[in-house]
Amino acid sequence: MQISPEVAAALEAHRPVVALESTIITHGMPFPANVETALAVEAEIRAAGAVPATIAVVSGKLAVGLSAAQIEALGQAEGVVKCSRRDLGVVLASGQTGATTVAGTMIVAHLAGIRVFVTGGIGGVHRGAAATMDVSADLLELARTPVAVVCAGVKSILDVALTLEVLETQGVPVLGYQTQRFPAFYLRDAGHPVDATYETPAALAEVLRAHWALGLGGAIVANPIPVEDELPPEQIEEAIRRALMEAEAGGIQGKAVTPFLLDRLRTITEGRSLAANVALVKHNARVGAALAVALVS
Ligand code: PSU
Ligand code: MN
Repeated sequence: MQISPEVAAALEAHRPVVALESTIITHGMPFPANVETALAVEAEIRAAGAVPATIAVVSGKLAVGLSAAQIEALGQAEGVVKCSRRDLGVVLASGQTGATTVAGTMIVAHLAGIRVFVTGGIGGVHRGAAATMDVSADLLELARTPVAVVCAGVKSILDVALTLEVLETQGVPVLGYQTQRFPAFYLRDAGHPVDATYETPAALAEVLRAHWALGLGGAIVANPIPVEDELPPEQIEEAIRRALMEAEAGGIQGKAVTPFLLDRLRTITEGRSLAANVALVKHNARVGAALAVALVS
């Protein structure tokens, strides 16, 4: 594992550090919005008094704390492997470069001693999963790895109700930050409650300390998209229906499903989904940094 000097010094001194994933850069957004967003998110985290640590696999090594130049290179690279739990060993041994998903990033963050991780949305249970069994490894990672994931819920390309059922089964607390409702990425309310609501980063930190003192796993901090950035639900639902039909017609399977849907959604909404995505990740960065600060104080 290669930890950047800045991140290593912060961890050593018990200063706040926030992990960031890299699949959102390689498979979640197009260039150059991916690189611009990754750098803007790092700036938000710094402005809030924490150190950002973007995580990836670079030429067969776990990298914690990519440089701006490394983020720019990753954002334009072709054929970067999407690394969830099962891919890490394969990619490390082959010397390839890989982008870590929520699951992959949680594993590496935990190994490095980082407890807070910020992203846009996590993977979940796909619509039609009763037949396809397509359930993201992110949910099982949340069950076992003690890292808090700050996100805006899950995109409704997924089955939100089933995602919440699996999180319950797997013992993952869903903590609402200043909300009583579970958000669905572009929407502030996906029609289901969160487990508990907290108004301050200090209150969230207290729950996480208790959860981790018991040796339990990860947790979700659900932070809804700001009101002014929400998208109209009918518009999004129509775009999702089209994207899902195209995925089925194209026989898209396995780890290709989520990147395919994200890409189609962006095109069908003519970039409106991307603008909302950028806004909510930056918002999550501010909350995640404040949580990381609260956890060290
Ligand atoms: N959802 C998003 N944007 C993303 C992802 C999910 O709105 O970029 C990425 C994350 O890296 C997440 C991964 O961990 O997709 C989930 O992929 P899968 O469904 O194959 O587990
Ligand atoms: Mn899947």
